[in-house]
Amino acid sequence: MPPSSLRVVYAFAREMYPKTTDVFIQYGTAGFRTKANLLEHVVYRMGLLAVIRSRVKNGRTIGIMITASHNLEPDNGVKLVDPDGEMLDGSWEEIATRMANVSDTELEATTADVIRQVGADMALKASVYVGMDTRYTSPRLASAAVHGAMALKGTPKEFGIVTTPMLHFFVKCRNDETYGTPSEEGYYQKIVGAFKRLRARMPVAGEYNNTLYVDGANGVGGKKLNIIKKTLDGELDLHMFNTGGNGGKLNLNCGADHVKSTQTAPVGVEHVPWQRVASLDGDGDRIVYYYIDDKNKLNLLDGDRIATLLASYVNQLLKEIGASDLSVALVQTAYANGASTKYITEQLKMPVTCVSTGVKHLHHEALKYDVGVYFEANGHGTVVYSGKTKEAVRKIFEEGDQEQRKAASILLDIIDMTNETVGDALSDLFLVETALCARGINTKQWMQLYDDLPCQLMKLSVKDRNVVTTADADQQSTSPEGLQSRIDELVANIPSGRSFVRASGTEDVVRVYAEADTQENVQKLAAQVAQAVYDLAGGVGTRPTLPE
Ligand code: 16G
Ligand code: MG
Repeated sequence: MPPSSLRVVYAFAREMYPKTTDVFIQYGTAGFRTKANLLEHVVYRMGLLAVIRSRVKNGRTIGIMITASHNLEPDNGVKLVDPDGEMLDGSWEEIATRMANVSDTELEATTADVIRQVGADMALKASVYVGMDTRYTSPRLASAAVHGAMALKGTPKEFGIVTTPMLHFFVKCRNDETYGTPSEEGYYQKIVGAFKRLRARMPVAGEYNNTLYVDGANGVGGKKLNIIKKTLDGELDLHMFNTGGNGGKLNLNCGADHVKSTQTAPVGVEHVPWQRVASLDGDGDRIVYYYIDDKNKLNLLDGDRIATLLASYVNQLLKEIGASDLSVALVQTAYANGASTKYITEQLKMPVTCVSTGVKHLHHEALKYDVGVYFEANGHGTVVYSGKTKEAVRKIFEEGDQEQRKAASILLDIIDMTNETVGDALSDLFLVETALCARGINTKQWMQLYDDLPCQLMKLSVKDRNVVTTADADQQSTSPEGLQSRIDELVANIPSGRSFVRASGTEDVVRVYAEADTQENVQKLAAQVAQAVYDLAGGVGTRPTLPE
């Protein structure tokens, strides 16, 4: 493409998406996220970048998702999806940040420069898939993405309101037709179809019952589950709450993030003691379970619990098919409760690794194994199966003895039910329901598999959060000087103590995590570590105080 045709890049910017703010914006772990009214020019520019990326990838499809996940309604965001349905390659985050922050008059030259830098052949075709969540600001932003794609002569395709994991799925299917059909219908056919097939031959047994309450966070996940509910035929008795009607506000006092971080029940759900509830986040890529017991206490089954349940079930099936050379590994972050890690190593006897926070780190690590189960404690995660594993299971399904074939057919449906591209609340929900049903256990029995250590998360403001750096998957502080040795001293005084500190990638704060043998000790440890951060990293506002 001759440079003159980049004129239109500037024309669109000036006429429709002028940059009206000088606030610097950075592509973080979840893309760009801020107040929706500051985003139009950013999303337009991501449309440009998606076309460049598609051409660098030989015309394979790139995704753009408009969402701010679990943030409240006034926020919005944008992230790019790579051809295999994965998060945008880390090395492009800097390019995205550069494109987003240059002035309108520099945009044409910067675009040309980026095209040169990445070696994009602008004569190639380019394909961009665009999806959005339910926010009222999303349609305008989706249009900005489409115009960005058109400005560089790419071919955009809009999917309207879809969950984030659906868009990842569509992108993957478009680039690899063996994975499925790139449409909402194709998604339901593959994922829900596998669940229904499996349920038809798996009797509801033991303590498991098929009634499930769902908190939809008033977002897109609940809406889509309502569509799915209509096609279920008694396989699962879904009771939907917070699906966006009745004036319920997106993510406001409801949804997976609310339940996980406040450990309190969402508004809008009619609770029945012991009833299993699944809580989704605003864009449908996170899920946690919980129940309220007869003492009105909320019992949380978070990402760690989901990971251990799924890993042990898949491992059991691999044993049943006799694939002893295939193994299941778990991937966690430092936020995983220490009790879950201990349960995985000592009881399940499975390998477990710890990686830095952020989905892309977990995903890439999980891909190294025959079966990789990754989850963040906050409920984002999935299972990935290697090509070798899929082939082996298929072969046993065709050639094994009767028992082996039976287990292999279950495993094939489980693989189909999994959205392997990214954590997916809907796919995870069906996987959890399958594992619980197969085991014949209720939520209380699931909870009894191990006891969580008391833990606490705190956040505090410092002058510049970038002075806090970490190594070893967030577990060691490398700066400010003296912080790690102070944490070591504090932890040594507390039984089962563990604590680490990291700068948030999504908020201007430093996060402190602590766990210990008792509630009292964990509060003390978290406050002491927070004080150390305040003193050594330039705390702002009041110094954290120790509990009475
Ligand atoms: C983002 C990440 C999530 C991580 C969270 C941590 C993706 C898609 N999302 O939401 O995995 O848990 O950031 O937030 O990577 P923090 O940096 O503010 O603690
Ligand atoms: Mg989300």
